[in-house]
Parts: sequence; C-alpha cells; structure tokens
Amino acid sequence: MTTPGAMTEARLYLRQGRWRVWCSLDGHARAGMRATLRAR
Ligand SMILES: [Cu+2]
Repeated sequence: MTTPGAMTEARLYLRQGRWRVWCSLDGHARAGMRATLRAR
C-alpha cells in the first residue's frame, strides 16, 4: 500500500463493513501500525 519512508494518502472506496488495514513494513504491524476501519 505504501513504500518505505513515504507518507501515503489513500482514498479508499470501501464497501460497507469493517476493514482491517496495516502497514506492510517489516515489524510495523506488530508495533501497532494497524487499524480497523468501519465504512458506513
Ligand atoms: Cu509502518
């Protein structure tokens, strides 16, 4: 979703529901760079 060292602005068109997103950099998701989105 993003490249190392870069800030990313993502515009997501989501279907209704819950989406789990996380950072793909090594160890980041484990360090808490993740979230759960709720689309309404
Ligand atoms: Cu990260």
